[in-house]
Amino acid sequence: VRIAAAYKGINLSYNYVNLLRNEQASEDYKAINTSQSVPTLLVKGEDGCAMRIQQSIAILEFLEESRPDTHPLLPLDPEARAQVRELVGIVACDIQPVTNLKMLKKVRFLGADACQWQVEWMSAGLDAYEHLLDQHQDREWSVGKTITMADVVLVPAVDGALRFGVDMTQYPHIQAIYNAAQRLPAFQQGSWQSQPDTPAGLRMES
Ligand SMILES: N[C@@H](CCC(=O)N[C@@H](CS)C(=O)NCC(=O)O)C(=O)O
Repeated sequence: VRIAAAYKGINLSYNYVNLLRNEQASEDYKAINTSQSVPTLLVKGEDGCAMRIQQSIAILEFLEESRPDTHPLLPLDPEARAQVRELVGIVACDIQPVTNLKMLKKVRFLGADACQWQVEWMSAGLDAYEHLLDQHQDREWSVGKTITMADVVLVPAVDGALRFGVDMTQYPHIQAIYNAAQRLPAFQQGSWQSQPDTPAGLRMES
């Protein structure tokens, strides 16, 4: 969401929710996000809070549909749009839910090797993504020659994979996209390493 907003030039202001302190499960936060997860987008009207969106892909689509002309994240062609959504689905539906914090806590609770769990599910998703990239013709990013929602969700998924030690050399197409994204301001600004609440030792040097 941060990357998409930066790419589209949308200014967001942030309230931080510390997941390691379980703040997502607090009564206050539950009142604005019934899934007890981040992110939540609050869109303020003139008289305060007008609407709330609590699922990241719904937020991305809202940003896109509210500003379709500024750096569009979905192509116009139906086939290319489907390709973007297919890739987004791999990250948002196949990788993220099984590797998020609450899943990790449960896996640890059950005594399984949490790191191996993460590597296995992240690798399975990235493998599927890489194979689709291999089939897409004439592209520079995940689909076509411009950045789409697929790239926007891919990069944080790779950040997660790197954190858990997934061997990214298995995925040359993904790695090329990831490396190209690192050079762009929207991805730098949206990176977890650039956030004001990133602990000092982990923050990106600017
Ligand atoms: N389907 C939700 C998933 C959100 C989600 O799992 N977010 C993670 C952080 S990336 C979270 O809040 N985890 C808290 C937890 O697992 O307790 C979405 O896409 O917004």
